Amino acid sequence: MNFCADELSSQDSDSVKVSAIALGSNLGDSRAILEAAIDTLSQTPGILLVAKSHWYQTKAVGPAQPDYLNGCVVLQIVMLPQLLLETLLKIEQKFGRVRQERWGPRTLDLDLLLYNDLILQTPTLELPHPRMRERAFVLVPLAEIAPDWIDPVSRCAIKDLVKQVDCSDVHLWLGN
Ligand code: PH2
Ligand code: MG
Ligand code: MG
Repeated sequence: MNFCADELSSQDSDSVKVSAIALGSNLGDSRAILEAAIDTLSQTPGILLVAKSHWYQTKAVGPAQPDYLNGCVVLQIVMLPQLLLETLLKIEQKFGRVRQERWGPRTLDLDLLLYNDLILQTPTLELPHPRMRERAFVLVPLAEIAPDWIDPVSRCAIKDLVKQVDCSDVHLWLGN
């Protein structure tokens, strides 16, 4: 069924990394787009889907716009972070993402949150995601599937980071 599983199990364990991705959408058929994005991710060679959160309906942070559906996935990957980022950007484009105003509405947003315990700062990629720690719409779904993952910058577990943010605008989506 999933050729990625065989592909990953044949790799030596040092080359297999774990990564957390945040997904969001507030334009179009968000649920269908988000599920299709996860299907595309899990069919990508070098990527194995390990865990998927429920979907959450969240108030938009930033300019006034419709509510988002947000969720997170954990992946096992045999892929360098920069290539994973490019893969995410390609999937965003496949689902009609048009980059307009910063923090504006979008059909699909895929954000690379964590890659093992790597701390990285390049012009195109910062790891962990620099705003992850303050975003309830990221921390609530991430805490559901990776509560004990330690953020290498704050050295706090995700389950503790989520206690430090206001989660009142993040609700389990009833369509789950
Ligand atoms: N993404 C943004 C800006 N604001 N607000 C919510 N609730 N969810 C998001 O995914 C989101 C946002 C920019 O990436
Ligand atoms: Mg984002
Ligand atoms: Mg993004």
